[in-house]
Formats: sequence, structure tokens, C-alpha cells
Amino acid sequence: KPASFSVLLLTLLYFISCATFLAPLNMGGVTGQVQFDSNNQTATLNVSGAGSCSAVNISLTVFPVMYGHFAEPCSEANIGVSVFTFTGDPSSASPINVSLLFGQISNLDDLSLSLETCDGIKICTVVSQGQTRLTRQARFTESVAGNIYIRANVNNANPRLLADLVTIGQVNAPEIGINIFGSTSTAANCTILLGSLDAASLTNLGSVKVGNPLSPQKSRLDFSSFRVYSYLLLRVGSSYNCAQVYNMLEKEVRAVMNMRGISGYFNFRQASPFDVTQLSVNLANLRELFGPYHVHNFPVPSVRSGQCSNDNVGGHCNPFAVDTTSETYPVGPGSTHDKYETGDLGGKHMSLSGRSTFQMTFTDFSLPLFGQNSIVGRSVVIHLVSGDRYACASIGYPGAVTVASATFQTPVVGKIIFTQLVNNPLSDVSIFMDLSYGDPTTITTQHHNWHVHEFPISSERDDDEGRCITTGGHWNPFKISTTDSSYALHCKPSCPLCCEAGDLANKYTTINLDTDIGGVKSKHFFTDVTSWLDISGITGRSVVIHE
Ligand SMILES: [Cu+2]
Repeated sequence: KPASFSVLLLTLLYFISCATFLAPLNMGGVTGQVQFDSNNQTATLNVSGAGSCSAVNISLTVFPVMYGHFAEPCSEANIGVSVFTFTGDPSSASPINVSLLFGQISNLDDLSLSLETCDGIKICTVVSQGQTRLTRQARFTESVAGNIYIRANVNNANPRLLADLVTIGQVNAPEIGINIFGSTSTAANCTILLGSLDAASLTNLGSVKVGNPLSPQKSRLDFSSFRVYSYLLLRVGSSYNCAQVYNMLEKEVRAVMNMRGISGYFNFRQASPFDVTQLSVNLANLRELFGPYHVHNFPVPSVRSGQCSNDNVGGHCNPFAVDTTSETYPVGPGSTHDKYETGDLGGKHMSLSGRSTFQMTFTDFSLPLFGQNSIVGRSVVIHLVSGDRYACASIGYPGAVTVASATFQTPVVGKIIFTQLVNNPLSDVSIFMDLSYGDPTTITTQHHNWHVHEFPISSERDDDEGRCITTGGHWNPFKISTTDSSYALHCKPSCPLCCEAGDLANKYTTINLDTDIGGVKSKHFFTDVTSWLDISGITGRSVVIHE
């Protein structure tokens, strides 16, 4: 018996100690990878584009990069503080001893690796064994707001918790540590759970850092075993804030092309916001006519002709305003994905030029299906070699959706359409707006606030003045204080959870109203990342556009 036990133990030790972690690089002109081998306790650099100097600084930080989400993805606000730093010669592939790292941290999954090039450019990527199979998410919306992710590998190995929390409703709130508790309660919701809370039934998962919206903090906790918690609770003062934990499912969406002879599809797949996107293109009957293809801003409307026009689908999806007219804009593939417009699929990967059929799969480090810059619900356009638009298709949703719409009739005409996955209350809400003045003699106006208000418009009155009186205040299910001076300071696109859920103007932007009905200036597309308490949360309310 002792013999077989020690064999088992040895096998177990071998299994644990022999892990390879990869940090693939594709940013700031740097490609390649850094490989960590826990068996040899080494890091091996295999990078190009980092410059020629004898050493670059490499850091591991606590929170994984969210590809394509931020203009500065590698800032401390986005990937957290460094937990280990070493240096390496960017032109050498000889192993670097990092035994101190493995002495300190055994599982590198979901750390970020950030590297500063010889020219001082900071780039970053997620470190992974490629074994992550589960992402769960809880979203807090009260005095402490933000997301907590629980991730695990195959067989629920290496469970870890990633926290992105801020104190809201307070100017200059100091950084605090806060304890997170797990609950396996079967209560139907947080209100019921908190109503009869048995503190002894909670598992203290540890302390995480909470920053403020102007100085966010990230944290990570590693666990020795995995447990499915139905709720997470934060101990705030003497009480608890509660959030239900949901599975965050992989997203797979498709733009099906079936126009003017072209048939096929663009398929997009992303496991989580911390993973790269897989793009599969499968097109037939191209007749060697086509070249570029892009994600464009708006979905394809159901009109008879001119569906792919600029007025209908808009320009390229380009959330970071990359300048395509710049001399440094890459001609064709070969540069890192952040150097291109998010939507410039052909530029990043491969032109359709000279092809009669096209079947390729690409990995994209800057094509998010999650978050504010998500391409879900927009469209793909295929262009002739000359650049003219030829065919287009909307990008669908990764499951059944609920659609809510607000229709305007006078003086403003058009619609705002809200779309969210059914039974997935933490899923993104896409907002497609097409609004203009119905009377062509109206003068264009700018910077209108727009909000979801609490109640519907009056059906009793049809004069323009009275119909909005019944709508009440802004829809504010998370009871965010707007009287505190922190509201104006924090409620911005960078902190949507600092805003009333209905304050769409501050979460995104104010809107301009033009008289060109159906024109590109009348259209906007936003992706909302705050909880909507299921879409029924806004159904039956109203959208008010202020003067
Ligand atoms: Cu295009």
C-alpha cells in the first residue's frame, strides 16, 4: 500500500509541476511569444519587433488583458499591478531562470504579461496554458460596483477569482480591501438570500482591492479547490452586497452572406473577454472580383436596394479612431492587430483578391464579441477590388434575443432598438438608434441628452408638450445618487456602472439631430455593459430625448 500511494503522489506532483504557459504577443508591432515552463522554471523569449537593446522589462500583472476593449489596454487600471518582474534580451531565445516566480505563483493562467520594448512601448497579453474551460461572472451594482469573474481549467483545475471593483457615489474614495464570500444558497434571488442570511453558511474567499472610478484596482485570488457558488457577497461595513453568479458562455456569431451571387459566411467565436477571437471565413463564387472586407458600424436594413450604402451600414467599425489615411497605416497583413481599424478584417488577415473561393481561419487579438466595442449586431461588407461596396450581411446574436424598441413619430422620427440575450441578464445590450427630424425644414440641433425614463408616455394626450410629462425621472434601478458631486465626475463611458442605468447620454454620448432621414448621421450603435435586470427592465418604460 505505501508503494502505490507514493506512485500516486509522484504522478500527482509530476502532473502539477509540468505546465507550459504561453503569452502570445500581438500588439504595438511586437509578435511572437514568451513561454514559461514550470518544470525547468524558465521563461523563453521568442519575440520580434521589440527592438534591439540588451534587455527589456517584462512584468506579470494580476488581471488579464481584455483585447480590443480599451485605448490603453496595458495600463495598470486595466491589467492591475505587477506581481513579478524580470528582464530579457529580446533577440535571444535562451531560457531565463524564473524560479523565483514559480516559488511565488504556481498557476500563471490569466495573469497578464506586459513588456516594454526598447522604444518604451508597452504591450501586453494574457498568459495561459490554453486549458481554461469555465468562466463565471457576478456583477455588483451598489456602493461597490463592478465585475467578478471566476475561471477554471479542464476538470475545474486551477480555479481563480478576478475582481474589478470600484467604490461609487464618493469623491476620492480611498483604496480599500474588502472580503468576498461565496454562498451555495438555492434562494431565488439576492433579496431573499439577504433577507434570511446565515453568515455561518458563507465561505470567506479572501480579500480583494476596491479602487475608485478614477483609479481602478484589480485583484486576483487563487483557490485550491473549485466550488460552485450561486452567489457572491461583499462585506461592506456591517452589511453585505450580493450578486448572483452566472455562467459566461462562449460567444459564436455569424454574418451569413447571400447577396448578388456571393454565398458563405463570416463566423466569429470568442470564449470570453480574456480570449482572442477566432474568425472563420467561408465564401464561394467570388469570381476574383473582390478585395477588402470590413466590419461596418450598423446592421443591414431590410430595404430593397442600396442595403450596403454608407447611409445604411455606415463606415468601418473603428472605436479607437485609427487613422487609415496615415502613412503608417499598414498596407495588408503583417502588422499587429491593434495597428488596424477593429473592423478591417481583410487588412489584418488576408485580402479576397484573386480568389474564387475563400476558406480561412484567423486569430484576431482586437475583435471583441464582448464589451463596449463588441461587433455583435453590426455588419460585414465585402468590397470590389476598386473599393466599392458590393455585398453585406448583419452579424447575428449568439442565441435567442429579446428586442425592445422605442418608436418616435414627431417632431423626431425613427427608432431606438435594444437587443439582449434571453435569460442572460448580464449579457451585453446592443442599442441601435436611427433618429432624425421628420420635417426637412427643421434646423439641425446638437448635444441632446437622452435617457430611459421610469414610466411610459401618456396615451391620453397627443400634443408634443404633454406626452413626456408622465415619464417621471430617469430609470435608476441601482439607486445611484445623482445629487452627490461624484456623479458628474464618474458617470462617463469609462464607468457605466457609475451612472443611472437610464442615463444613456452620459454612458455613451449626447446625440445630434439632423433632417436627413435614414442618413448615416441619424444612426448610432452602442453596446451597454451594465446589468439590465433582464430586458423586461426597460420594456414598458420610455426613452426621452431632451431639448
Ligand atoms: Cu468596408
